[in-house]
Amino acid sequence: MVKEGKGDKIKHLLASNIPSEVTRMMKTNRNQPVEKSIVRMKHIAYSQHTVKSNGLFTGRKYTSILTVTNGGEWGNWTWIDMCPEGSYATGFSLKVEEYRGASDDTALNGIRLFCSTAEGSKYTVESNVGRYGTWTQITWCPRGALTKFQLKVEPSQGVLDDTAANNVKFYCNNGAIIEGAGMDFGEYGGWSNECKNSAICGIITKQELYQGVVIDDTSLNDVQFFCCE
Ligand SMILES: [Ca+2]
Ligand SMILES: [Ca+2]
Repeated sequence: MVKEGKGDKIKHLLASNIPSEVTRMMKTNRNQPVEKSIVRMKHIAYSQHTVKSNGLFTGRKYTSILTVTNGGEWGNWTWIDMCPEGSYATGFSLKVEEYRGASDDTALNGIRLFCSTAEGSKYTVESNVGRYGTWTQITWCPRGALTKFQLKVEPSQGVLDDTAANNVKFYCNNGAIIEGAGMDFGEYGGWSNECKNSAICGIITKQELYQGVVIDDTSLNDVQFFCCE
């Protein structure tokens, strides 16, 4: 019997795509004809069948950390959340506060990674998340997993209303670039470094804690991602 090499799990995952994972889940997890259940499975595959891994897998070994240089200046680094062993981030969702006009805006409040195993199990990881906004739709890599990112950040507005981080773009290792449904203040900075022979498997956010009613809040300011083989 051939023993699986270290890189085999990720190769399997990178060769897979979302529709085939959903199909595989149905065949193994449900005793229903594929045609009848496919629509329903598409809706529930990433909700009921997605497990939160918050804090449980922080001991997972990572090989490098992805950073950008244009993160916001406020707040502190919070905690690491990692995808379970054998899973990698294949999609993401953002927690975004809509434009509030004359009121205090915070724009991007949180980033949630969706981790997939080659067998089709799904987990979410998200580090610290701000109190404002709602989770947007999930954006998936058409194939493969996330390997680098760019952050859209509004520079300091001085005495005016600051928002810091607004949106995120990821590069998928099949060549696709996917962007979140964030806000539009500020500019994208340069790409982070890239996961080499690996993919994103964890996250830590830099958050400005709630400043109270009269003080300008920014919520999420910066983020780093971890790469695992
Ligand atoms: Ca300000
Ligand atoms: Ca603000």
